[in-house]
Amino acid sequence: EGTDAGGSDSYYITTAIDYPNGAPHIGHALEKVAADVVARYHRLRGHDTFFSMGIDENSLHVLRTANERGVEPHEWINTLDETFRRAWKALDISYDYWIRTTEERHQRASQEMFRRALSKGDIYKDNYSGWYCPNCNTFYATEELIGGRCPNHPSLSPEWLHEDNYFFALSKYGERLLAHIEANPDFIVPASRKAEVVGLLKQGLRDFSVSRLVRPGVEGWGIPVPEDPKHVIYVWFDALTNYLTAVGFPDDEQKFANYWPADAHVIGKDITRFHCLYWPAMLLSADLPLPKQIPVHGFLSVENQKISKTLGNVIDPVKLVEKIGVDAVRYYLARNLFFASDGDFSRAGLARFYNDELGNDLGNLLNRVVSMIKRYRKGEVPAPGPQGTREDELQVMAISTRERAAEAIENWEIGNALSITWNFVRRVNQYIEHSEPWKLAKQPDAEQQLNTVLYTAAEATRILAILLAPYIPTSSNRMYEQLGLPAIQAGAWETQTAWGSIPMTEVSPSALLFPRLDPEVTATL
Ligand code: ME8
Repeated sequence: EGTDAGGSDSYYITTAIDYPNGAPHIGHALEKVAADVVARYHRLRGHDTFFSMGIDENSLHVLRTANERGVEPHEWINTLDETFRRAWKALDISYDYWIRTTEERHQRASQEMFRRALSKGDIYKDNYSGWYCPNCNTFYATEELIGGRCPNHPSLSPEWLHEDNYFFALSKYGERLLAHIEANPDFIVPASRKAEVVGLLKQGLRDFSVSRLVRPGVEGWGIPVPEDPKHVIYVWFDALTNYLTAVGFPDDEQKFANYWPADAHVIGKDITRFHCLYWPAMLLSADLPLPKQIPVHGFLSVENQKISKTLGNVIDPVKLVEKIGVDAVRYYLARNLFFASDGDFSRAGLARFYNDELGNDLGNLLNRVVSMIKRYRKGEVPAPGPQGTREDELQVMAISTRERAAEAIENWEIGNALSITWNFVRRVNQYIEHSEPWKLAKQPDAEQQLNTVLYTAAEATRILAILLAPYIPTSSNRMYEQLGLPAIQAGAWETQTAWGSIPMTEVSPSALLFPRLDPEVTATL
């Protein structure tokens, strides 16, 4: 459990900072939802959680797009900054800190990292030449190109560039990195990604260039190299440093001591080289502790096709939220989130999960519970009568569900955590069916038995609201509200998931949680 980093119960989690090249798509949303589920879980555990996200603005690609559009570059990123923040708000992403890499304090943090590496003797000047793809901000060796084109942008021919620039002595750190990965088996998860990184390490590491000459047309973009402003710091060197800036490096020592090292840097599989090799080496060079873990997720496709602007299959998560609701989108992404494999977004899948699981299983459960209490007990949640084996079993399952879901979340098995929890949703529905409260209500001598069934179903539903809060926070609160309880608070996982820990008095039935999707809406997804 990664709770002993920094401050004794602090939990610091980050996502990749996206390139602001347009609105975020559903693949970006997947990563933010994954991190948000885990951040919310830690808040529910009562941990001092700090969740940071932001945008990676110093890339030349951003500048080029602004120029192509004939907009002033800073205006362009300001607009995109709003677009990103609006999107994450729509998805209920509960970040505590938003970083933009054009901010002054981030400039200071990046320059401090550069200076530290310089003073260690880890940065030196040399001649550099290579194929540079401005879209990737990466130099490629000739053998890395595919048919003379960028491996990631097959429509672009990279430029051959020569320059004197600064290099970082990555090769010096190979052995220490390998030793660290071997001594800390959970440093990179899942195991398949760790194996990939170990493979790279065993091939031997090459030093990488950490500056770019300021070329005509790109003046004023990027963070100047300290004492040598003809160069700017390589965008990945600066972008990675965002994880330090967010927790106060280098000025706010107290905040930094509380949250660093990070507990988790959540990233996608295309950027492991930077996070698992470059970043830890930069930290070692700066004499800073390494992050505890780098959980790497797969890629999301749409209807089994790679997400791509040219294919025109980019799904805007904000539009989806407008059509189907934020929790439905969050649920669908989380339910199908397995870090070790790629995922696929399908409209039919979304509609099916919505109707079958959110609507039929969960929405109906809450609705049944509160309306039966309304009908049979005038809305007063009864004290339970004597418990039988059925109730005992349900109570045991509530606890084991909580424990197994927690373990799965902590292992980044988010889809599994949700399906473990869902088994309990189904089980509570079965409990109601087997107990037949509608029959008990007609038997004058079954008063106590009916009280037991109504109470047990309500209590199980209440506990479920907390267990589901990381994924569908709004709906969890609506469940609590209909059960007559105030909003779910930080720490509730610890203090309110024990059976009978919170007294319920009067239910407050209101709208169905997930009313069946209108076929017209389904058709427009
Ligand atoms: O790489 N499915 O930014 P980015 C899942 N600025 N995840 C996806 C995805 C998909 N289809 N497409 C992208 C960058 N991602 C850098 C990061 S961090 C110091 C700098 C993920 O906008 C991708 O794997 O290209 C990455 O984690 C994130 O979105 C941002 O990608």
